Amino acid sequence: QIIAGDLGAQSKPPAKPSVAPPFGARYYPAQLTVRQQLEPLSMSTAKQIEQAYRLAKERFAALGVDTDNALKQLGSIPVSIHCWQGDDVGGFENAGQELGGGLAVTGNYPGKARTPDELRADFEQALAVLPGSHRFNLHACYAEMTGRKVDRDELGVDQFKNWIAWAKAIKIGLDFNPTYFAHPNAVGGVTLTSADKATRQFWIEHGIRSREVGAAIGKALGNTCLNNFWIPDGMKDTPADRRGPRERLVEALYAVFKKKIDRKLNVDSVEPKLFGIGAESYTPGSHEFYLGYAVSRQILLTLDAGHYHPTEGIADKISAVLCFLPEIALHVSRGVRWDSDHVVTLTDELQAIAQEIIWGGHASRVRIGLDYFDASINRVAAWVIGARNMRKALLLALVAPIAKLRQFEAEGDYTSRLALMEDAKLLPAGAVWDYFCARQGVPVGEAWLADIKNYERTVLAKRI
Ligand code: RNT
Ligand code: ZN
Repeated sequence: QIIAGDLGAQSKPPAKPSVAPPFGARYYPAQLTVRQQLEPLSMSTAKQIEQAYRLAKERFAALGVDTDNALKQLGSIPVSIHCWQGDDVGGFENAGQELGGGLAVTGNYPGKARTPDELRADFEQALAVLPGSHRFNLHACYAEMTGRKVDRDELGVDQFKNWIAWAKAIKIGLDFNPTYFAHPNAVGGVTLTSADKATRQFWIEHGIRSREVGAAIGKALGNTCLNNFWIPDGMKDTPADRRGPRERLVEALYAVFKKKIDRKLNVDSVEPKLFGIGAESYTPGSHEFYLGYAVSRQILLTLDAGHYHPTEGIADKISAVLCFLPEIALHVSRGVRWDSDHVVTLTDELQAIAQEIIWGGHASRVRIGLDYFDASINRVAAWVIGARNMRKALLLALVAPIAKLRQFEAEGDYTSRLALMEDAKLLPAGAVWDYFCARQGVPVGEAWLADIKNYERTVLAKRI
């Protein structure tokens, strides 16, 4: 007998717990009506899902894997979803400034969010079909001006109070990023490394303000805000001076991070990059630069999957840098030929990242975030596809027979290690995923798309 509220829970979300759920925990906000519109699972489908799960569970158990336990962990790992997929990194300053900074969004699919309210509504729609716990990752250019226009060097918590109230209402955590692009003072892609003192000072001030906003967010929501610093600075052609910009960057960062902020409220991270469009030859904030900086200051390092040589993955870097840093952040992305920020798919690279997080026992030290932007498909679907893939990859890592693989490795039996690794790829993880989605009260399989299409018809298509 299937109990309502257990399997088949799509039409009946579990009641909101009376105690505040742990940070990043799933929520069921009253204003979220989409969930109620979902077709409930039919009895026979629910039964099939349960039966398939039972068989899968036995198959995994034979290899020493406890799938119930895996699902418990899977639901609790927070994934921070980037605001900027929702509106092509547009933001709401209305400065009429082109994106710049080497960032490029292609496509003009209709229905892009034009206001903070629209972006929030779109994200809630995405959340409604996503299993597991999530955060929302804001950029400073998503500030909401109330009356007077405030420039980046004057931003404060006021411009983010609506975001905070919303996050509080729907019980999610917020992360933050200072915005060092799409601004008249960032033309030519030079900000914190600028030789011009006034320009440098402006951007230092922006960094300081962003950390203050981060701390205010952390305080208001009662959980730590990740503040990620990425700057676009670089040179198109071979520079004559590689040293100057780097030394200025060290100094500028020192000024930005000078003020101690309670790490419970806000943690800072720096994001290296190899090159960008228009900055092909030199990036002062390279991997070595920020690795050294992060280690020397014991702040976080953000590893972006698209920021290295095309054949270089970030998975192998996780256990290496965690030898020297308390925590790191990830920008899970997908580069196609270059740092193109395609929607995250379930690639070998993504699976390798998830394996390193899970198999290395690093889940509590890696802040998983997504970073991509595709304007050629439904943007809400893009959010959902990438976020579901991230969690699918975590599931695959969680149900892998890692104890057995490790045992083979310890015994020097690399033949068996390889053989099992390969055969494990076709174990019935799909049945475990379906069961997980059903238990979480979200659509099973590809059924989520009908909801998003419905949202497109009823909401997005009207945005003209
Ligand atoms: C750019 C970096 C950076 C941005 C966002 C919008 O190459 O990846 O993280 O994508 O800040
Ligand atoms: Zn990034």
